[in-house]
Amino acid sequence: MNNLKTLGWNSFFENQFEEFRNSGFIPGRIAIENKNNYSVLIENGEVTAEISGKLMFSSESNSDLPKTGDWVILSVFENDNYGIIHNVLKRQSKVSRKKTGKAYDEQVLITNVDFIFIVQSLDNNYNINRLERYLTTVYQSGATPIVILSKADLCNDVELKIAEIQKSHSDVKIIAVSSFENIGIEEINNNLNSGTTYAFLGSSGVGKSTIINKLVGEEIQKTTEVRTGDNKGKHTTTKRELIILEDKGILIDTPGMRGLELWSANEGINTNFAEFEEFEGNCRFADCTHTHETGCAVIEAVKNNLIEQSRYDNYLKLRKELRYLETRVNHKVFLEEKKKWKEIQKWYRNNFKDKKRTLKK
Ligand SMILES: Nc1nc2c(ncn2[C@@H]2O[C@H](COP(=O)(O)OP(=O)(O)OP(=O)(O)O)[C@@H](O)[C@H]2O)c(=O)[nH]1
Ligand SMILES: [Mg+2]
Ligand SMILES: [Zn+2]
Repeated sequence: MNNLKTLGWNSFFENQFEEFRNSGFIPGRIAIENKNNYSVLIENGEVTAEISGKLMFSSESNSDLPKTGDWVILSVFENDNYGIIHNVLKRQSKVSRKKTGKAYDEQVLITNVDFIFIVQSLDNNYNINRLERYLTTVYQSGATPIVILSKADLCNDVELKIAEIQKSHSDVKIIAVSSFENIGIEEINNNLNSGTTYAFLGSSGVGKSTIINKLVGEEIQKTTEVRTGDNKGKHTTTKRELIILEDKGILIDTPGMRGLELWSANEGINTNFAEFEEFEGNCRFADCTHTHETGCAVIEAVKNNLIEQSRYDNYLKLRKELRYLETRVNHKVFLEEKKKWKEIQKWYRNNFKDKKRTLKK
């Protein structure tokens, strides 16, 4: 049975819970975000819960509402397996992305994750640029990335790929895995610790759920073969879901993403291009963007082959994407501002009209 520690509870959450203690509230962790409610793990059990009206109305945006991985404050009706969520505790980390479609809101995917396994399969999913994007997102989240190159049985130059990643990310752990041939599973296992949260991210069909089944030792997650022809996955996993292993921590399986777009990844960009750091300080302008400025030490370093051209090109690409995103967000803020002003003007007009009427009388 779950105790709070095996669910990931620690002093960071304990401290926040102090003010709710002795009021009949208990903590719980969101295991699944269902369509109309949440599956919440509590000490020695699980309840279905809904959010309170107050939490709903006091939330300024969707990202304030509970997400898979969140610790929440609940009141639970005894013998009823049913609860009300009153609060979401501050997050230790969060993985977010830009919402797809026309809204440029932040979409929080999972929270309170310690390690993220970024999975790329060695059939034809492996792509260093995509990996860079995932790394940026993971650094931004506050979690630590570990790269898994899956389906190693389908590839003859695994070492080459590991070397390619290691060249610019010497500090990131990379594990070659074949679930079919039982390669690398033990190494993943050795990295797992009780009470620690691990999420699996990566395209559909790369074998995330298959690895989880291997780690659990049971076929608990559904898996489906990829499409023949282009090896694209079929989006088998549809929910982000917590899987509790008493002695090996908490695993989060996620659906393959259709394209991980960046959300305000400024911080992430800096960590991702760590080798720029030693040059950045020498740029003439403190706010140098390393794109066109005279006296830019980064551009100079690229010219002198001290920074690889391809890394620099990747930096420019990420920056451009980020800039684009920022202008869209600004535009949205602008539209909201405009709407607010319209309402104020309307209110003013109405009030003014009323005043005129009273004056005439
Ligand atoms: N050759 C090979 N195939 C594998 C391996 N691991 C998984 N597969 C196959 O890849 C296919 C997709 O695996 P899943 O585990 O469903 O992939 P997923 O990443 O969970 O996909 P989504 O849930 O759609 O995001 C299945 O047919 C697996 O049998 C492996 O190590 N080697
Ligand atoms: Mg899956
Ligand atoms: Zn510069």
